[in-house]
Amino acid sequence: MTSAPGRGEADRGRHGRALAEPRTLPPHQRRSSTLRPVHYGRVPRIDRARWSLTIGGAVTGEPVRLDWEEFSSLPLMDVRADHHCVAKYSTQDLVWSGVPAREVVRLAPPEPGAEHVLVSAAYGYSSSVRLEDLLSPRALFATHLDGEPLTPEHGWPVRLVLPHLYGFKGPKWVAEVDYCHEPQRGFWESRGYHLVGDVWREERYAYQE
Ligand SMILES: Nc1nc2c(c(=O)[nH]1)N[C@H]1C(S)=C(S)[C@@H](COP(=O)(O)O)O[C@H]1N2
Ligand SMILES: [Mo]
Repeated sequence: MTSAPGRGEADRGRHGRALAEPRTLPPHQRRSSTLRPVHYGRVPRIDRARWSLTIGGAVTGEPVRLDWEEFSSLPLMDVRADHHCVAKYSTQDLVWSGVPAREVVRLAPPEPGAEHVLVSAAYGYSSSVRLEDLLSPRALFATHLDGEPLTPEHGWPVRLVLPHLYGFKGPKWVAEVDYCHEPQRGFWESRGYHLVGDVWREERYAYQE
């Protein structure tokens, strides 16, 4: 994003030049130095030997279920990204590692015309994302944060990370990806939050759709 919305006085040097740090935040976000765990309900206890990721719904062919061994044999990548919660705080410079979301889609592609995805997690949490957002080159199913395995409260064993969308789009303890022809509202989308959730366009609430 080049339009630098939200860049304020604090981000400029005395002569008005933009400083390298701190960097621009999306509109109306404030910095939070640490990533504090935020979620609805309790932290699930997951047995990784029983964990799996299912890709289903409007798939071409059969649904695919990846167990931990199959999932962790997929290609890996690192993404340096900022986290933006819709509750208006951002934490910068996190390094996520895991499987590119595009690899997961490639293993079980959607039917033509299925442009939406419902991503579901333990305990009934879900989020609605567009297929094009899941196909972002920076989207990943993360297993590590800053070089360490995810802690249970940050989503161990696997969470979805979509850096250009608000944090609620990325379920922790992710379990299932379902393609759909029409958008299905997930947990926050059915409680007044935006179907797309682009941080730079400040798509926070459903009434903006
Ligand atoms: N399963 C699940 N995933 C979730 C949530 C949740 O309540 N349950 N909250 C989301 C929200 S609103 C945010 S901002 C991030 C917070 O990530 P963190 O706990 O690692 O800071 O997780 C997202 N993923
Ligand atoms: Mo959030």
